[in-house]
Amino acid sequence: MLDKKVIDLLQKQINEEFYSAYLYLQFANHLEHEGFPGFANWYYVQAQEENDHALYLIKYLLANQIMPELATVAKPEYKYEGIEKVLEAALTHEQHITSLINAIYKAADEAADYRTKRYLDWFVKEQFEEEINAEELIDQYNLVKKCGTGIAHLDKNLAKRKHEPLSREVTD
Ligand code: OFO
Repeated sequence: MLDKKVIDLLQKQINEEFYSAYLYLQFANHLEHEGFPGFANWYYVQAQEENDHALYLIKYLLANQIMPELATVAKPEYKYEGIEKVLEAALTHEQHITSLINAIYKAADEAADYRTKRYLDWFVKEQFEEEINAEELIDQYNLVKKCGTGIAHLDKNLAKRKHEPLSREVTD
């Protein structure tokens, strides 16, 4: 049986991941609406990844005989103020999610819940990658923004991103 505090944090994290999907969907909708389909695609794919993360948490709880709780997902209150702000907001959001994953990891450590720690290792690595991706996107944007056709070119490149479903087992 998993530790109660760890279970509660995992339950909350399901909602955080679904909220992340909603937030990225909101970014994507704004970007599509503003005429940047490539940037929008990047965040539509990101939203799908966040749904995968939520499902991965759900499967972990179920594998441990715990009923996942599906709470209301908050409305993302995001006011569009241009691409640059979206990119920065995405990085800030990922840093926030990293802090939540770290908090679950800490709770699992304190409860000597080695199973959950091992399971969470994937999330720790994933958050590292997601922060790097968000930072790199900011760097790329800053590089091209002074050049007239640069943004259009970057938009075209981002349109190539495809969703790769998470095929990992919770016991991996
Ligand atoms: Fe779920 O990784 Fe981003 O937030």
